[in-house]
Amino acid sequence: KKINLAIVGASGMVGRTFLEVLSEKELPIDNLYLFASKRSAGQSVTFKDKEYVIEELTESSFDRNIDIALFSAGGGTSLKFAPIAASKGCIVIDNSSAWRMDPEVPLVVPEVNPEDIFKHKGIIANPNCSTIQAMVAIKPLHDKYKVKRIVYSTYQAVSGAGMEGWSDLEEGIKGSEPKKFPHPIYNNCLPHIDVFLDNGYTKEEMKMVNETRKILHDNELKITATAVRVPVFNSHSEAINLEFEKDFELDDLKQTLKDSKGVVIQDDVSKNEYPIATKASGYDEVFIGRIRRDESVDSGVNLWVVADNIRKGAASNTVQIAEVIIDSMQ
Ligand code: A2P
Ligand code: 11C
Repeated sequence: KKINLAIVGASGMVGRTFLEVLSEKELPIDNLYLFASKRSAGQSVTFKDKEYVIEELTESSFDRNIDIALFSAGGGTSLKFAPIAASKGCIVIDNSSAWRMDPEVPLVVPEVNPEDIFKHKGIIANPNCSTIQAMVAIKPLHDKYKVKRIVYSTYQAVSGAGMEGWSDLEEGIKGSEPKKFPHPIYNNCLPHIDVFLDNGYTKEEMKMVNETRKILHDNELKITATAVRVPVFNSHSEAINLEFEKDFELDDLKQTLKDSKGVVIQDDVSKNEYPIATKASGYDEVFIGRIRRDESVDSGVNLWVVADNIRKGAASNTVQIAEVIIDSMQ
């Protein structure tokens, strides 16, 4: 079956990457519809040697037998338009945070919980970028050794804050004042991603806590997070500390990660080999290194986990979910 596919937020950082990721694949797409706000309506975009014109997203945009829509146009747009699309029979895969914690909406990383995809009622949510890469690393270890506590410390690239975040670093290097971030991101690490909540954590930190629990189906899991914006253009890095219920042999743990889907191990410190952001950018795999026992607890490990936050953390993960659905339609 050939499908009609829509992209909502086609002019944005993630929207453009949807097109890039789709162009690398051979999916049975019949019609492709591109939507954004009025600001970008009329712009033309080339996809696989064909020209497409971006249309303004309206309430009637989905009156055209659209099978699947990939949304990345912010939470407000998803809150309003995802239910409209779903009511017309379109399956929405939403990259915003709007629907992630809704109990009716599956939150999916295809390497981790693909079985949740088919529980959808019209909307499927794509997790936050920093959660996705952590899940790909943690799930195989959780299956084998049962995680009991996670400490996340993130080093997140400016591309996670969209075009404006990117431009704050680019222009900041030339001396301009920041527009997106509250302080210059050039030459600083800002322990502040998204808004502060009443408990003193940022929303980004609590997304990591809550989304991890939902994806692993364990609401009791002990998790804490510190999320930091760093002057890196693309790809998020994370130090992840895990404490397990069961004991492990370090070689077995490394082998388990090596055998896991979507993971590449880069861990040879004798050659200064470990994952770095510039080498992860452009790929869909999650790169893991610095794998070492946490000697302060009975059974624990430290990992350094790097992935392209715009590809695996957003566009590619969404497209992978779409691929599973398209396969099931054939
Ligand atoms: P536009 O370019 O027309 O503003 P990013 O986070 O990279 O800046 O991208 C945000 C994306 O979401 C853009 O494609 C933007 O379109 C789109 N967008 C923002 N607000 C709306 C809206 N109200 N309706 C449709 N698309 C929107
Ligand atoms: C960042 N993680 O790096 C954020 C961006 O919930 O989809 C993604 C926000 C989200 O700034």
